[in-house]
This record gives sequence, C-alpha cells and structure tokens, in this order.
Amino acid sequence: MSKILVLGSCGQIGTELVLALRSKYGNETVVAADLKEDCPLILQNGPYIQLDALQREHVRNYIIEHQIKEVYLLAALLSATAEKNPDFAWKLNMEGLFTILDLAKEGYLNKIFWPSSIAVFGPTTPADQTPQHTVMEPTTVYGISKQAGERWCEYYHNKFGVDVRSIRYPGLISYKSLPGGGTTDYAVDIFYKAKASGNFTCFLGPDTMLPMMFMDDAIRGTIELMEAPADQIKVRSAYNLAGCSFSPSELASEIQALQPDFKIAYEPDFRQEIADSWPNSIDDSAAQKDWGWKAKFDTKAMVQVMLENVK
Ligand code: AKB
Repeated sequence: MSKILVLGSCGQIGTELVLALRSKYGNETVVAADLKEDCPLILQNGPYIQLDALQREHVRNYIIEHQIKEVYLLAALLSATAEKNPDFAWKLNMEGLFTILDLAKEGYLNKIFWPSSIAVFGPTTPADQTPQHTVMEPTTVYGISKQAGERWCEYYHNKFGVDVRSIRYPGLISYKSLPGGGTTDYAVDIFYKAKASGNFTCFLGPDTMLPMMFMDDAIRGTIELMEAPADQIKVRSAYNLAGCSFSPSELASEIQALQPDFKIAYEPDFRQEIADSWPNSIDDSAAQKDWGWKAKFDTKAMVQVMLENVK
C-alpha cells in the first residue's frame, strides 16, 4: 500500500480520519501532519510530522522524498474565524490546495481529497433540499474560498486529469475531537454543556435549521468516496452529502428526551447571519447514485451516541 498523508491531522475531521485510515490500511501507511510540534496522544499510534500547509517547498519535498501517493488536505480556517481574518483565511484555504493540485498534475500524487462545505451556498440558493447543481453566491470569506477551490479542483481534473475528490461537508458532530471556528460548532458544544452544567446558551436563534452530520458518517463517506472507482466519480467539484438537519430548539428537545432537566437559552451573535445564508437541508442524490452514499445516523441516534460518549 502506498503512503497517505493527512495534512491538518489535529483538527476535528483530521483526527478521526487518521484513526480510521490507519485501522483500514495500517498505522505505518498513514502519516499525520499538522502545525503542532508535538503529536497529540490520540495520534501516537503512527507516524507524525510537523508540517505547515503554507510552506509550499517543505510540503513538496516531504511528499516527493517520502513517496506519498495520496493526500487529504484538511488545513483550513472555518467560517466564523475566517470572517475575523479574511486575508489569512483566503491564503490558507487556497495556497495549500494549489501545492497539492500541482503535485498531482506533475504526477507525484495519484489521488487527492480536499474538503468543501455547505458554505459554498448563499442566500440566493434554494434552501430546502439544496440540489447538487444550483445557484451558488456565497457571502462569507470561507464560502468564497471553498467555491473557488471547487472550481480549481474541477479545472485540474478536466485539464490535467488530476484525480481530485471532494465533499461539501455539513456541520460535523463528534466526541473524539473538537471543532474550532465554525458556525455549526454549537451543535457539538451543546453536548459538553449539557453534561457539565445542564445549561447551554446558543449563539444561533432557536429556529435556525442547518444541515449536520455525525462524524462516523462523514468519515465513512470520505473513505467510500476515495475508494470508489474513478469512472464512478462524475462530480469533480464537490459532492453534496446529507446527514440530518435540525434547528437548535429541535436539538435541545432531543437532548431533553434523554436528559429532561437540560435547559437552553438563545443569544444570537454575528454567526446568525452566516447561518441564515446557508441551506436548511441538502439533496445528496448525486452521491447516492454515483458511489452509493447513504447516511446511517439520524438526529435521535446521533444525540444518543453523543450523550453516551461526551465526557
Ligand atoms: C463551519 O461551520 O464553518 C463548518 C462548515 C459547515 O463547513 N462546520
């Protein structure tokens, strides 16, 4: 098995992806890389290297010298943080992508995974069951960078035959690793506060419906997409993927069903505007048809697993 590199491996997706890839392909096959100097405990079952996705030559040399053939590029600034630092968000979210696309174009890499997001959609997009191909006018820096990235992925595939694959992730809910800087982060934080104090103040209003997904589904979907035969991958920008959709008040009701004394309050902040520009729910029929995608966790099942596992 040729070597796989996960860049941005200490983040919410990266941590669980490295663990899943290692249990599938072997610990030594999957190199975890991140800005952090020291490897976190959870990733110490395999190789780790300190690597900055913005250090183009450093990344190039490492990949060429170590004969890495597959890269998952997860280093990014998410929606809320990106609004506070637009220049850096654009730089980080775009430059690393070109480094990897160019390596694939030059024949050093066989396959690339790059994450897109539901943030590619905007207020003019149909909000319910948002189709795979539709109006896309993102209003956030993060969304603009993801939409531009999608265009570049498709371009490198069409012009240079680069095997690049991508998913428009919804908000991801996990208990092994924390999210950081996203608009959907409330849907993870709520479980920690429910367990710690039984109270949660949400930075989005009660009726803000957003597409979400339990991390096990997201990781399985990512690996299934990467393992699918190339001729089945008809979308080279990024696939819509649906898990479950809910609003903060609906999520709170599901938590109250298992923890009746749980209380929620609402204090919407600047993230409300971001959330209001995103879809309520996603149509993922293209992913279902092309490579057999199907989510396993609905809101109820996800809430149960989260409450059982969050410490
Ligand atoms: C965010 O909230 O920024 C992310 C995303 C939906 O891409 N979780």
